[in-house]
Amino acid sequence: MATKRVSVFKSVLAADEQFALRIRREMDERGVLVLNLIGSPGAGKTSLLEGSLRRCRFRAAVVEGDIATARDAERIASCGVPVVQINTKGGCHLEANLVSKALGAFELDKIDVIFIENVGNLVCPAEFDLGEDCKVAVCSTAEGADKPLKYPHLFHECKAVVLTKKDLSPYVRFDRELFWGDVEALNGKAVKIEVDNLTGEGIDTWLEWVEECLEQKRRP
Ligand SMILES: Nc1nc2c(ncn2[C@@H]2O[C@H](COP(=O)(O)OP(=O)(O)OP(=O)(O)O)[C@@H](O)[C@H]2O)c(=O)[nH]1
Ligand SMILES: [Mg+2]
Ligand SMILES: [Zn+2]
Repeated sequence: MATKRVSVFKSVLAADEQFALRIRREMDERGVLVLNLIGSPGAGKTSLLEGSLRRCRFRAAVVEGDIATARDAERIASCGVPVVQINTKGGCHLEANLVSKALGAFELDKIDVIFIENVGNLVCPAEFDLGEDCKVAVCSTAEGADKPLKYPHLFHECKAVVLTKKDLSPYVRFDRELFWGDVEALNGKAVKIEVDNLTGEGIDTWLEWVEECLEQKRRP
């Protein structure tokens, strides 16, 4: 009985890996950059996107992942950008089969960058390949500086770490040196960016990094 359960689990994962491979192949052919934003509930993922979409020079689209509601998609739609909301109905992470369906709603010829906002969760979204070019860790000062070492997997996997709520740093006694030191120890290659989503400080630096990734992807 136990053996049977394991084999079913494996086949479901294998099927999802196929979806991820297909997404990656198609987006590579089209030269569309796909970024998978991962962070705790309330870390500031949607706020980061709102600030980015209002300023960016590339053509963007967004896939929103949430357990319930279309609230984040409504926020993104008000920025005038194509958006699809996925409701996982209890699922604590996005999977490639869900993302694949969502991508079908976009006119991909008119898109340069697709942002996927994963379900608010610092743990398992890091385990799942969505066919993205890279994962981005989004953390806020209000969560505390100890998160990289306590939740190391995402920090190992990501290409960039965006620290939000820079403005709150003094009020929550955020230890900046500790945070970035631990990120460096876990992943010396990760790009480190600090933003204040309320004033927009740091958003240009983040957008420059996204543009660099897009250029790199399209370079012959
Ligand atoms: N002070 C301050 N507040 C921020 C900043 N970024 C986001 N917030 C606030 O933090 C709260 C949560 O922000 P969201 O962008 O909805 O967070 P999220 O990561 O998308 O949350 P989920 O989708 O639920 O996982 C909101 O009240 C934002 O206004 C920031 O840089 N500074
Ligand atoms: Mg959100
Ligand atoms: Zn999960």
